[in-house]
This record gives sequence, C-alpha cells and structure tokens, in this order.
Amino acid sequence: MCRICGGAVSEFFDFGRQPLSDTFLRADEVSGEYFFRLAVGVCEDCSMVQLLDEVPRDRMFHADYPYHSSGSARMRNHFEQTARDFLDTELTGTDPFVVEIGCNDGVMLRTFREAGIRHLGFEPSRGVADLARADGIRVLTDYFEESSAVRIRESDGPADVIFAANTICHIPYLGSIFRGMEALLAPDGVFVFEDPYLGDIIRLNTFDQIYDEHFFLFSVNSVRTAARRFGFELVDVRRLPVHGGEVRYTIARTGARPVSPAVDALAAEERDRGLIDPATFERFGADVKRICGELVELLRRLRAEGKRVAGYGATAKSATVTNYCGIGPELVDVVYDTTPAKHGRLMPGSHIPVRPASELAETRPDFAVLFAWNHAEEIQVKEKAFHESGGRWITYVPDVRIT
Ligand code: DWN
Ligand code: SAH
Ligand code: ZN
Repeated sequence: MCRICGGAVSEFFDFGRQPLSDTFLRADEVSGEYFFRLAVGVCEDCSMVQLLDEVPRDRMFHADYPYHSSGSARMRNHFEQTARDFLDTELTGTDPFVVEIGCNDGVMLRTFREAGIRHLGFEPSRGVADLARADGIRVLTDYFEESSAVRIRESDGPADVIFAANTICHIPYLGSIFRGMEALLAPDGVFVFEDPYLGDIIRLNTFDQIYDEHFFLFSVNSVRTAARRFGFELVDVRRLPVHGGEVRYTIARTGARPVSPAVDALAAEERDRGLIDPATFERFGADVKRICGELVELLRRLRAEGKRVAGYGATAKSATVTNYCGIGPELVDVVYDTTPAKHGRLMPGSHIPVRPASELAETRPDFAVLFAWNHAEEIQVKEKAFHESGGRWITYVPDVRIT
C-alpha cells in the first residue's frame, strides 16, 4: 500500500534479499546479519516510486551510522554554496531561523554557525551528530517528525527555512514530516529538499541508488501530488548535478509563494519521457539485469586472466551492486575508502574487507571498480598515480566500461 495515498503499489523490480547498506560488519557480527526484501514499485494512483518493504529506522540510523557528509570536497563546496544562497535570499530578515533535517556532521550548518545565524539540526545518528556539535553547531539528536517539530516551534519559534539534503527520501512517514512543517514553518517560510531524481536514475540506469535508506525515488509529478495532499504547494524545482543527478524541491504553504514555470516544465518533460509509464520501468529492470550480467562477466574474465581487481568507495549504493550481482571477495578482493569508521570492517552482505584508501597506491591492483561513481572526478584527480602507473577504473553506470 502506498505510503503517501494508500493506493496500490505495482512492483517493477525485486533485488531479493539485501543487507543494511550502511552496516559495515566486524567479523563476529557476520552470523547475525540482518536482511530484508528490497523491491521497488510505483503507486498506481499518485505515481510515487517507493520500496515495498520498510526497514525499521533505528536499524539504519544510530550511534554508529558511518556516512560522513564532509568526506567529499565537492559536497562540502556544494553545501557551503547552498547555505550562502539562503543567506542572500531567504535569511535576510532580523534574526532568521534555519532548521536542517539530517544535518549529519554539520557539512551545511557550519556556514550558518560561522555567519552567526540562529540554526538547529535534527540528526538521530549520534556519532555524526556529535561531530557537528564538536564543531559548535546546535544539534538535536532526534528524528524530525510531527512531535519533535512541535516542541521546537514552542521553544524556538517559527523557521524561515527548513532544509534537507538526501534525507527526505529516507523517510517513509512523510505525512508526519508535513504535519511537522505545518507546526514549525513560518507563514511565508520555505521547505527545501534535494534528493536523487527518478528521471536521472532511469535515464542513467543508476540502479544502485535503490537501497534500504532510499525509501522514495522522487519525481516532480509525485512530489507535487504529495505536497498537495498534505496541504502544501510545490513552488520551484531545480536540477542539481550532484550524486548522479538530483532535484531540489521548494515547497511553501499553499498560495504563499508564486509558482515558478520550472515546475510545470519539468513535470511535462517527465510525462513526455514516459516517467510514469509501466513500459519505462520494465525497460529499466531489463537494463539492471543486463548491466549486472556484463559486470560479473568482466570481473570473472579479469580474474581468469590473473588480474587483481579491487573496489573504490565503500558506498551504501555498492551494497545493491555487490549483493544483487553476486560479487564477493573472490571477484573484488578489497574495497578502498577514506572513512575511518569503515576500515577493518566487512562490506554488508558481500563481506568484502574495507581498507584505507591510502593502500590503493601501496598495493596497486590492476583494476578498481569505482563504486563511488558519483565522486568520479574528485577521486580520479586524487588517485591520478593509480591511473598513471597503469591501473584502470571499471564503472558500471550507465554502462560497464573500463577507463
Ligand atoms: O543518501 C545518502 C548519501 C548522501 O550518502 C545516504 N543514504 C548514504 C550515503 O550514500 P553513499 O555511501 O552511497 O554516498 P557517497 O557519497 O557516494 O559515498 C562515498 C564513499 O566513498 C564514502 O564512504 C567516502 C568514500 N570516498 C573515498 O573513499 N574517497 C569518497 C571520496 C570523495 C573520496 O575521495
Ligand atoms: N544531509 C547529509 C546527510 C545525508 S545521510 C548529506 O546530504 O550528506 C541521511 C541522514 O539523515 C543521516 O545522517 C540520518 O541519520 C538522517 N535521518 C534519517 N531520518 C531522519 C529524520 N527523520 N530526521 C532527521 N534526520 C534523519
Ligand atoms: Zn500513492
């Protein structure tokens, strides 16, 4: 049943039994590993694309949540620029107040703290919330939802901007989020969020954007309908080049803001490109199977030729690739990553060991599968020596390729 409207959800792809994408295991945790069925479908009534089964939120977001948003220089710049844009546009009044849902290690709120702007982050994962606090940022170790939003309205007053990046699509209980908006957002305030864009996922076959945490895959049509259902209005949309293609949605109270022509334009483009047609989702499913087949064939061939293949970027996304395609340590012997919390652990489900990225240069495999393909440019500059000494990158979206 659709988490937005209660309609029937028509399943279009089943990835089967999958682990928690961000649970990097110690050897003694392997036997108790948690699995769920990762299947995705589209609502026949409101067109929202969503998972069929839900993982309880505390299993995913907890003190040991390993993803640190500040790990990429490009993303640090992206969020600093986003904060600066808000300072120039929405936060020009006296004593403005900005709230972030899922502030992680404070990658964006840092700029507001430096500018002396009243701010608050909601961040249920205590480890990353503590990192933000150590940086002087005000953080509540809690989920944003109706009850916590009501409490902050009472203690802090209305918010001019409520922002979320790569977080709203993680929240199946979207009705509670909008009731929280109703309570906390100033009458002319804006709720702005950015998430991976269904249009780009389908166009570029980036099927690994589908994993436990990504409960919704948003489009302009589905977000506009959801906002209306919860008493709000989608007033602007903007495509973003980060994380393989995202859309930033701006939502306001109904009638509070003029609606940009960009909303109708992108909604029409989605219809023209068949983003709500069953045939599009069928084609996507066929492409996922083809890409996995080609990737595994390549890895097997390289192994048979005696080549050594590693992985680069122990991403949440890579859980879907390794586990759906059946890639284990026999094909990819280690995955290199810069995140200390992931080092010495095993990748979820596939149990490939994770090692510090500095070891790529020391051990120099023949090939490295670029699981963090969304950071390709940044990583390929950083790891120039790997390529110059003859190492080659393997990517798998939109196609399997060696570069
Ligand atoms: O939506 C989400 C996004 C924002 O972050 C979360 N659900 C979880 C997470 O997803 P992900 O793990 O797929 O995100 P990234 O940003 O693709 O992860 C990059 C990984 O690669 C990190 O573990 C850090 C690592 N990395 C690296 O080893 N060298 C990253 C860079 C930039 C590098 O140079
Ligand atoms: N905004 C950051 C972090 C994205 S990861 C970025 O774009 O890089 C998603 C984050 O959302 C995690 O840190 C997780 O703990 C947090 N989260 C999940 N559910 C939440 C909720 N209901 N309220 C606030 N944060 C939430
Ligand atoms: Zn629906």
